[in-house]
Amino acid sequence: MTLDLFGELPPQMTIEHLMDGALVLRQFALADSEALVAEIDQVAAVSPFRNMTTPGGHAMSAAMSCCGNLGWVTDASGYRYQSEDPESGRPWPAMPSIFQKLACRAAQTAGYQGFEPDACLINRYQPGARMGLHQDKNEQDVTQPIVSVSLGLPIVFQFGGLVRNERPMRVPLAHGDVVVWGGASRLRYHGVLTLKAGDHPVTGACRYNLTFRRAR
Ligand code: MD6
Ligand code: FE
Repeated sequence: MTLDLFGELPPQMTIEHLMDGALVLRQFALADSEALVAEIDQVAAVSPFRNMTTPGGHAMSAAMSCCGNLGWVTDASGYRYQSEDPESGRPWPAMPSIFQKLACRAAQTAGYQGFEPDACLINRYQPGARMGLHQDKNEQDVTQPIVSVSLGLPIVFQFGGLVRNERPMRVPLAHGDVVVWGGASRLRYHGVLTLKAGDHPVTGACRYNLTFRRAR
C-alpha cells in the first residue's frame, strides 16, 4: 500500500506502509544525503567507528559510533545507553542539527508528532557485515518511534514478528530511504542481511544506517 499523508511529498518520494505503525519513506533523505555523510565524517573524527563486543563475547560485524546526549553501547556487561564514549570517556559528539531536523520531519510525516531524539546510533556496514534479528528494547519509553536512515549501498532489511521465530519479511532499502516504526511494531524483531560489495557515489564501498531514538 502507498499513501501520501499530507499530499505534499516531493514527486520521487513515496510512502509504503509495511505493518501496523511501520512505514518506509522512500528517498526521504536523498536531498540531504551528502550533508548527512559529511556530518557522519565529523562525528567519526571525534568518536571513531569501532566494532563493539556483544555480552556473549562476539565482535559485531557492523562498526558503530554515536552522537547526541546518549549513545548505545555493548560490552561484556551488557547493552545500555550512556552519555560518554567508552573509548575516550568523553561525551559523545552533539547531534548535528540537520540530523535532528530530518528525524523530526520523518517522524511527523509518518504520523508521529513531537519526536525529539536524544540518541543517534550510526552503523557502518562494509561488505560482509550484517545485523542479526534483534529487538530495540533498551529505550525507556517505547511509545516513541524509531527513525532509521539508510545511506550508501543497498541492503535487505528483515522485519519480523514480536517473537524471534516468526519468519521475517524482506524489504530492500536504498540510499535515502527512511524507515519509521513505532506503535504496535515498535518491538518487532528486525535485522539486515549481509552487505554485498559495491561502490556508491556518496559513501563509497559502505552503507551507513542512522537510527534515531528517544532513549530516556
Ligand atoms: C540497519 N537497523 O538498518 C539496522 N532498528 O542497519 C536497525 O537495527 C533498526 O533500521 C530499529 C529501527 C529501525 C532500524
Ligand atoms: Fe534495531
